[in-house]
Amino acid sequence: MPDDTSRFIRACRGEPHDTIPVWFMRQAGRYQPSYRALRQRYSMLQLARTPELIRDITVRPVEDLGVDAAILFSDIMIPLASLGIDFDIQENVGPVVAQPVETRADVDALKPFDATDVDFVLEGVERTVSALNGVPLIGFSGAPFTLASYIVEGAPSRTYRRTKHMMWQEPDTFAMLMERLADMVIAYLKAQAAAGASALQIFDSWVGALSVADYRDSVLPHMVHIFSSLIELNLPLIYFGVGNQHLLEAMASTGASVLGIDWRTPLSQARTMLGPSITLQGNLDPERVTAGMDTAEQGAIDICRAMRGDPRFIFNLGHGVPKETDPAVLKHIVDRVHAMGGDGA
Ligand code: 1CP
Repeated sequence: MPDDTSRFIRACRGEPHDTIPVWFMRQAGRYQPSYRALRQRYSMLQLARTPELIRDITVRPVEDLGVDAAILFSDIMIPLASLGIDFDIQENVGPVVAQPVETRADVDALKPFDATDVDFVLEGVERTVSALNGVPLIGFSGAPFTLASYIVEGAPSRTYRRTKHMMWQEPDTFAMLMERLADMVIAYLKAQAAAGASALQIFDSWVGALSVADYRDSVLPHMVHIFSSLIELNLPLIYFGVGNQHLLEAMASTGASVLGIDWRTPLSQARTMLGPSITLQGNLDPERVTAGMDTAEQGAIDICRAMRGDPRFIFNLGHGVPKETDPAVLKHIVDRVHAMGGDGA
């Protein structure tokens, strides 16, 4: 059974805990020799579709680094196959979609999400939870806008041009796509919770590309729908974006219990802006951990000092672990952050 008294869950809820909890986005991945060895034999998608491998990859950073939570090894693209979206994850590129969604007819042709299509993920969650001995498992999904940015563009984009054009010029089509994706996110996250996940994170990595007005008009209603549908699970719900300082107040109004903050926004400023009742997660610049032990440590210390005594703080990077990272630096950061806590400080 997941351990409700873990410091990670307690910090999500703002309950007293012994020291600062820490985990890292992309803590399972290519900076690890063990992951690179598996990738010699299997593609990313083969790994993400095999429950035993999901378990082994997910548990490994908990054992190696001593982090306070595991995050399911998977990808935000995985559940989209159930809608009939054919994609691949290409080395050094990322997700590529065979037939991008362009028209209202394309949206209407999407199949309803069926959780039995992702049995391998749910079995991966079950196997991982039994192997974790009470360390909480974070399940996750992409958010509708970030998912839409891949399936409308067809590949990683820096401008999100097609997605924005659809949002402005075909608002009904865009809203219908967002609705279909929101329904998928809700069902997918509920299934992960039923399989044993202790917390759920929604990655809206690219939403910072939108203006506040566009976010409020075209994204926020779907996020409010998602969070209000998940509240009955009574699990911590984490909402994360990058380059989204201008959206933080709107994102905090969705019903998320934890907000992931990137490295550009000082956590003290986010706290002042958002008030005391939301947990903040972040926000070491990911390039600090590629810059060596001292530079990484100094950044971590500064963050922990700024958040000293705040019961609603979880240490993380501001985005994922870069693949050039030395695992020993991450291990040192975990130990250093744990040593700085005490009395929830
Ligand atoms: O070759 C490989 O092994 C693939 C590299 C890789 C890995 C390790 C990809 C391709 N995805 C993943 C795992 C992954 N993806 C996790 C694992 C759990 C963990 O954090 O340890 C998670 C949570 C994700 C989620 C994900 N995929 C996001 C949201 C988080 C984020 O980084 O912002 C996004 C945007 C993706 C898309 C994606 N998948 C892979 C890549 C390289 C990308 C980004 C491409 C781009 O720049 O748009």
